[in-house]
Amino acid sequence: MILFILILLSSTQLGICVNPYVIPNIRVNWHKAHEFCKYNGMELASVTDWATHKKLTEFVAQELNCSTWCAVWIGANDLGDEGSFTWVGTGRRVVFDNWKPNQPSNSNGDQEEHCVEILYHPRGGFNWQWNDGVCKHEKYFVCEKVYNCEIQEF
Ligand SMILES: [Ca+2]
Repeated sequence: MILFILILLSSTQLGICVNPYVIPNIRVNWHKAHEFCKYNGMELASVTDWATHKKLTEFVAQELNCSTWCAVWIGANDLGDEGSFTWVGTGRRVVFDNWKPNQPSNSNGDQEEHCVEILYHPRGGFNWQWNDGVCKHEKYFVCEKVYNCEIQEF
């Protein structure tokens, strides 16, 4: 326990984010996911480059023990302006992306899609690619601790 606290303190002081991600053990809609992260002092994860994408998806694969199918909400959405995706945690536009072919589609039957998930479904040919999904659908999600990490660098 003492060792754990010492490690936590030293990593805080050095400004290191060894693992900035948390996946709560609940499946909720995108709005609730955003709320949950905020309430706990975090943000729904932003994925702004390939290295971050790789780090995040490796963490998801490990945490959720993904073998056949996994889906997690991340912070990107086009709720404010259809077709223009931004990160809810920073307000910045989505520049780096990893969309599945033919995505974002903004359609799921008669329902619009404005919230971004990362999908792993090898049988369907989806290898951690992005999809815009129906925001009210319930999925696991990734919160990101932003202290000492990305936000402070700006
Ligand atoms: Ca879609």
